Amino acid sequence: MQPPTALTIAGSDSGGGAGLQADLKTFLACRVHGMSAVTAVTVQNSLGVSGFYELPPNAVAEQIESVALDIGVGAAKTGMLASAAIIEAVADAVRRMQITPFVVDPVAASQHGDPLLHPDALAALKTLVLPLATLATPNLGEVRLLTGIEVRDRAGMEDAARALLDLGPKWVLVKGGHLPDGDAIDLLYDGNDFAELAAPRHATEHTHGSGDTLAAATTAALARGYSVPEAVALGKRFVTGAVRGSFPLGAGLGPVGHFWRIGEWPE
Ligand code: PXL
Repeated sequence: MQPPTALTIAGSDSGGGAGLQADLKTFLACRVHGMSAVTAVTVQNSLGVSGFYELPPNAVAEQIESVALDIGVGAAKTGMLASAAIIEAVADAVRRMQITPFVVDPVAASQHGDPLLHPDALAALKTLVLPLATLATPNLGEVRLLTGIEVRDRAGMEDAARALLDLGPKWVLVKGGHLPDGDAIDLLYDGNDFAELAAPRHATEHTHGSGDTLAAATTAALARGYSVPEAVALGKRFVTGAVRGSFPLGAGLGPVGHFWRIGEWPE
């Protein structure tokens, strides 16, 4: 019996809380076989990102093609794409390999605000990658970068969702977690209906990797054959558990807990 397969096209977080490490841990916890196409290697701990090294764009494309041609990709997601040249290579490979469903998490910065995307790569993200997306999952900072809209409330989230859909993804999930108060509300939009996903806010600063984890769990559910609304609901449920299971690590921001749903070991 072969499990479903999912591919993350993302950067490495040496601290293990975010990036492709968060994605692969999430895929495991969601019982799909995780694969990775590495875009960049960050030098990072709980205090922040001190630098990153990009892979050559063709090395990123070759990883995607290699797994797509042999193993098959049930669903894929993007995380840190770093540069315009890598974005061009990823868009080309995803299109040629006909990878779908394709979740685009338009990562621009770390939780600490350290940049993970060259500013001149934003145009390529908008014009080359977002049009290929089954689902885009921006947070409010990424919404501002992509649309220029400064979201302050629910009405602003709806305006942003409409503007994002114009960039080409079939669905958008605007993540409202960074709004000041109330529940952590995300808005899912397909051009017709808005669906609200709410979870009670959990008071912790240890949320490193939460966005990656939501997108990865959603991707895992898509690989399992769920529809986009079902997959997003399952993804939200997974990340809510992971935020509740987060823990301090190092002297800075700790990660969400990816093993919250996995049993004790040894049993
Ligand atoms: O959480 C966004 C993210 C994605 N990818 C990498 C990261 C981070 C945040 O730090 O380091 C590699």
